Amino acid sequence: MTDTAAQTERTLVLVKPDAVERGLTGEILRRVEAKGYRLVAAELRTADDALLAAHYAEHEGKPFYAPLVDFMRSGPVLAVVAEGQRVIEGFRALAGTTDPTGAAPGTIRGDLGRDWGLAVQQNLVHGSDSPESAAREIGLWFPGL
Ligand code: RTP
Ligand code: MG
Repeated sequence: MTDTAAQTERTLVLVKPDAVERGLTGEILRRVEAKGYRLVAAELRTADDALLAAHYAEHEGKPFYAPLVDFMRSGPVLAVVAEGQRVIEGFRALAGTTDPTGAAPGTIRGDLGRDWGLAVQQNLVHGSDSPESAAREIGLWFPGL
């Protein structure tokens, strides 16, 4: 295996209900593809409690957990698997920091995210945060992949 191949990764991107509702799906995918990442799978679906509980298991017990799950099942999300060199870190850089108000201009959250005055950040996208998270999350959302 070459060094280049060793850094080819897959990540799970979720275009969250706020972004789907606002018609930002195309703009977000455009940014992912323009960066050079390849779309491997995509599905529009409304997540159920079991899927969201598994996806957000690390946050169970935190004050924002219940409202976060309520928000995430409030409408369809576009689940996407993207592939490319260091795509896990790269997509999180494209997304920007969690709070859209502080996210840098040029990022998805910085350019497009709004502060709704809510405890839970409706911040348009999710991206896996490590290779282990990516493998786990892709397995949850795309079990056949
Ligand atoms: P994500 O998992 O969605 O890519 O975002 P992230 O890593 O930047 O943020 P994380 O800490 O994993 O939190 C997951 C999602 O929970 C909501 N959140 N709200 N204090 C709050 O109100 C708060 N903290 C987190 C956001 O939707 C965040 O993306
Ligand atoms: Mg996270």
